[in-house]
Amino acid sequence: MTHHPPPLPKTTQFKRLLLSDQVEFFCEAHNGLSAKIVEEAGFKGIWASGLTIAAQFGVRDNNEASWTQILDHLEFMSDATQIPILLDGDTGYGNFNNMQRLIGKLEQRRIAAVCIEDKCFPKTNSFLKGETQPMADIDEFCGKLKAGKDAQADDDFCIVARVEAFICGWGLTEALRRAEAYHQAGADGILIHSALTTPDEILAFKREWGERCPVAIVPTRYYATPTDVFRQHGFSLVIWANHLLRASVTAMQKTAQIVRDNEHLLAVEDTIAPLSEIFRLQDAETLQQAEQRYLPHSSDHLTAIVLAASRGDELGELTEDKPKTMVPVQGLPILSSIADAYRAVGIHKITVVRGYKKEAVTLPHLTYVDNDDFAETGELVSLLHALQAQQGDFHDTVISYGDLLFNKYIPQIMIQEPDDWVIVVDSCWDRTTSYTRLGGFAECTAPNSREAYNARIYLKRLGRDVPHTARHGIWMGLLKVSANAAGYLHDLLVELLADPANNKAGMAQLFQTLRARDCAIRVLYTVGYWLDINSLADVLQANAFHSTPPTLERVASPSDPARRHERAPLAGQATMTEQPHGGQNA
Ligand code: SPV
Ligand code: MG
Repeated sequence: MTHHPPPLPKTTQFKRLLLSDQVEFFCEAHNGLSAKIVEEAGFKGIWASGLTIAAQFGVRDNNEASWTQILDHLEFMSDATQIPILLDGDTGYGNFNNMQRLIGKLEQRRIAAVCIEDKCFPKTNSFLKGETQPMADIDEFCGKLKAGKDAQADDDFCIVARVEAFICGWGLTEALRRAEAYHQAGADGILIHSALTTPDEILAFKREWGERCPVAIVPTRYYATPTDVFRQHGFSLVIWANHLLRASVTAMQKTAQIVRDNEHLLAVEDTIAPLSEIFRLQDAETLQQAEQRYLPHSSDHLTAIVLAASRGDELGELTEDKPKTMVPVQGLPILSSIADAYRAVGIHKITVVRGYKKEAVTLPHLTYVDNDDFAETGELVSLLHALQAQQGDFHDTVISYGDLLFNKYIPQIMIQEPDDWVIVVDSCWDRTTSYTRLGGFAECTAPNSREAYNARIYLKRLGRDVPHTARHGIWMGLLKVSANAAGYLHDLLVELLADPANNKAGMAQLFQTLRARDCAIRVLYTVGYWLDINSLADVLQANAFHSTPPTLERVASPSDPARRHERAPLAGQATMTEQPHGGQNA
């Protein structure tokens, strides 16, 4: 593992760059994003330009934005980067007193250095009628520099004094006189500015100035000068002062016009940064990792598996071109309602095992796993496919069938129990008229009763051969497996399915095996809140599922199909076709 030493304080980084014996390059940035782009480009420092920060606010470079607004803005730039920021501090936003307060606030925000210019507040940009601009009184400006140096708490914090003599129409003598005074007042460096398109002024200054202290330049106007000239003259800092803002203005103007003219995005999509690049620059990934660490794992650590590989022949032509899970009930495919119930309790990773007419199972935001051998295999093979797709990254998982409708209450009560294995048993099994397919009769350690309210009840056995007197209910077709047990389940299925005789095995066989191995299967009792779809009649009946709240009249009418799995047990409906759920793909 490579070990990165902590970065030097930004002030120290800046001071070293200023004093280094080679020329260093700073690039302008005007917000957190551009600051980060400067850093990623490999620059060792950032020029927080007064012009471009004002421009990105949409105001003039005339101190129209307040100094505290600049400060807040700088905080984003500083937080986004590790390299030092040299603030273009205009004239210091006031007198020596304002300067002192500014230095304190900059240090708090880890700004490495500030440059102040010898003009008057409110200043005007150097390229706007420079020769008409008044300069600051030398002594007043020196007092400001001294006050700033006295205010800094960090010895490495630097103050650069910017000489505007050339800009304001004065000559070399005045420039040198001022630079010397500022140097004597404690400035750590001089920025000599020029509005000429040739470097004559700044080169003349540097020849006379020599090495008295480091000198910075801003070649915005004399941009054609070869950089080697600056190098040979021994400048310390070259500042590319406004180029990212100008580049982005051109790009934004072009893009805005194209989108406006085309009323379409196709012409720009490939010419602009993809969203993924924006997320990368924002470091969205670190937050995602932090969420894993700090957020309650309620939803992220829950998954569901829907076994939906079989056709559902019993629905006849309804399943000619799609499997049962896609048959509409109340206007929605069954699978859609299942997914909604899971999502309602925070389960968003839902894996669906497809088989028959898999191309018809394409609902969005679901993960699909295919059991192409669905005709020759059973539920356990499908389940193993789904578990294998988790690639060892197991979570608490609710497993259910693709033709089973249930209220969100059902997965809710299952996931809140910490047990490794949890099933829901409907204790009112004998009130229903026809089960062509049953989850299986359950014999439990205790029947559903008022006393059972607080008790922990477990499964003793499950299957169609549980004698009538021992039946405490029917298994509804849902199983919750804890993250811990999911790996065990995977291995168990691999073991069971190694025997080809088990190829068509269903969930009932899984429960038998778990019981045989002394796995405790927690039972939660419920009455109703679910419905499985096993016939055309079920489809019709299901259209009343959940629809109307029961009225006295409806509850009193046991023939009402909508009552099929509702809470009040209905008399006289004990005829059952005892077929277990197991042995076929749901
Ligand atoms: C700035 O970038 O704001 C500067 C440099 O001060 S200049 O615009 O050239 O004055
Ligand atoms: Mg400026």
